[in-house]
Amino acid sequence: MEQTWRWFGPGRDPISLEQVREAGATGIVSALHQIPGGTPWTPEAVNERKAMIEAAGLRWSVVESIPVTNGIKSRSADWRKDVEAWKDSLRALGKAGIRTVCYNFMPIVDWTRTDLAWQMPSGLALRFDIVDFAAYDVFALKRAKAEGDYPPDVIAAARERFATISEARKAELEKIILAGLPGSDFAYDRAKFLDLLKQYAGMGPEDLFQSLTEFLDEIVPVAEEFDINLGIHADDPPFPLFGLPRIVSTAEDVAALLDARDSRSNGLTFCVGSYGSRADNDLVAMIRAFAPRLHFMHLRNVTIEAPGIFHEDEHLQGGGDMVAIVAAVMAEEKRRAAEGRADAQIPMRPDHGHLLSADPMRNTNPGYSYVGRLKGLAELRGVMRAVEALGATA
Ligand code: DNO
Repeated sequence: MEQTWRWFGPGRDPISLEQVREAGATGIVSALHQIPGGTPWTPEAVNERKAMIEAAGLRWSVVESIPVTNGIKSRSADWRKDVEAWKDSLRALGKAGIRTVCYNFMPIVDWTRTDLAWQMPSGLALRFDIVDFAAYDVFALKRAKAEGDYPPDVIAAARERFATISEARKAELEKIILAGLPGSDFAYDRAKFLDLLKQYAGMGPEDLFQSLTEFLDEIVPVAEEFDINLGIHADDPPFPLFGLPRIVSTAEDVAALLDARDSRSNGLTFCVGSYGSRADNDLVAMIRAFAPRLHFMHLRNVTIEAPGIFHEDEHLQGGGDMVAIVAAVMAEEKRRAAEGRADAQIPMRPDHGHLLSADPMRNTNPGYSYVGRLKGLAELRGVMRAVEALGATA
């Protein structure tokens, strides 16, 4: 696997490209986060970022992500304009020689957590707790009919939680959930969020899937023209939030979306941590089943504490068998190499990392520490070397 590192760009990332190089990554995962969704990326802006990365001796390997607007997902009046902008951005990337593009199709919110500094022996971790989330949704946001979206025991626990937490914690929860985590293309206040919810009123999973297939009809031909591998990111967490459908959560979901447009370009960003946040996802089996469409790997591990409650663990700890996962991806690389394919090497990044007390950079984006990710990358690199040396790519 090609060892890459997510870099949010100048002014948005306290970690320098030199430090990324020193961590041992050779590829960069980046996006033009300064350009809002629905606005095309110009070739000039793309080439400027590319030159910046190459000047540091690195390669812009993956774009994560071109934002998919709510207008596209909910098929609002902006659909055509936003889709054309997305395709223009893709063309600009294709012309610049970038061959892997990640995106997601989660309505309104992107990846979501309820704790950003959960103390573990190995440092501060990110965590998601459905009880905290329901407490916010039902009792703070007071979303209409929200109670019906949770099991009764979660509602009971959430009521109790909401009655006991401080006002400061309530405000913090709102900020963590609605203001967006790094890489998300949004920062909502309550009014804006409730307004957006109306845009999705009545939309179920079938409707969102229909939106996705219509979107794929538009973007896959452009990706094919430029030999770009598209990788849809898993839902994180992989279950509905705010009563909104999520359709990239399970092996069945993935099979359906890959079948919907049978093209190598219609592929996956396989986020081990996201799929691993559901106990019913067999990660190694999924990797083997979808191998030809794996275009980008997010390697991180989670420990499920209870259904709907998980924390991000160390890269080689947690519920996912990371050695078996790495070996399965490397087996696919070997298969592609034997076919002489140009995309035989699959990019991976150490996804997230704990914030260690020894990290001199305390102001990094949540989940995107320097030392924690460097440690994850080093551990994963060790696994890759060992798998290779032992010929264990089975
Ligand atoms: C979180 C990331 C996500 C991801 C998007 C992809 O750390 O994995 O923000 O970039 O969901 O579009």
